[in-house]
Amino acid sequence: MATIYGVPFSVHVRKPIVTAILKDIQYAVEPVIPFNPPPNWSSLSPTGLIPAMQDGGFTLAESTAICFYLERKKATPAILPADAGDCSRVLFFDGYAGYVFRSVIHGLFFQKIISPNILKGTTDHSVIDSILATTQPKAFAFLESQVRGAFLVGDSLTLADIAIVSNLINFQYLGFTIDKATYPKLAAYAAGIVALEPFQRALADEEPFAEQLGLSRGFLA
Ligand SMILES: N[C@@H](CCC(=O)N[C@@H](CS)C(=O)NCC(=O)O)C(=O)O
Repeated sequence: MATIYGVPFSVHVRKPIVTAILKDIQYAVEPVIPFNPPPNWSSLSPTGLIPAMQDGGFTLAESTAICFYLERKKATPAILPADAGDCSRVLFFDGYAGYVFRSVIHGLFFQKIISPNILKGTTDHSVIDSILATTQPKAFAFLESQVRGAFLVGDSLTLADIAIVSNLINFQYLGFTIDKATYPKLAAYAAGIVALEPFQRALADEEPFAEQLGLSRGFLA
């Protein structure tokens, strides 16, 4: 059984969780809050970030590396296509998801949830307003231009969808909506991915954490 360390509502922890569910790989989540980690944390996660994973005597950090490990552990259903172009596009979107996290989701989540609820600090509304006026529309407009159907690459769920939609879930957890008038394809695509069983199961397991933090789950209805 693989142990995934981190909180399941994290954009990056959700990636290996959804991958494990998709592939029917047994896993357990060991909650780790990066701001208050256990004593051995740096040996599991050299950056201090979540997620990390342990499988038998093997340990690994970085969400993409962990998803790749799970892919090699159980090949089907594949989250990385065999075709060179498709596989490269999936890795591109996984990288772009990192950009969306750093430039949009991290700041919003920190200001609305982490600072007031976990660090007992304040919310800087000017940071939120700036993100919503600049980087968020830029990133969402790009994603809108990339959506061609149910999946970003090919005709089945890949790491591209898992990584991008994990960001879009946390955007909506914060009470924001993917505006259907401005981003009609992205809104429909995200709703379609969230409705898939691996996401539904992962999100059901997140419910106690989401409730505790006062996250908005209305978009799941
Ligand atoms: N490149 C890393 C990014 C991981 C990451 O940024 N995790 C966030 C949570 S989603 C974190 O640990 N944040 C705590 C911090 O910024 O100190 C990965 O893909 O695993």
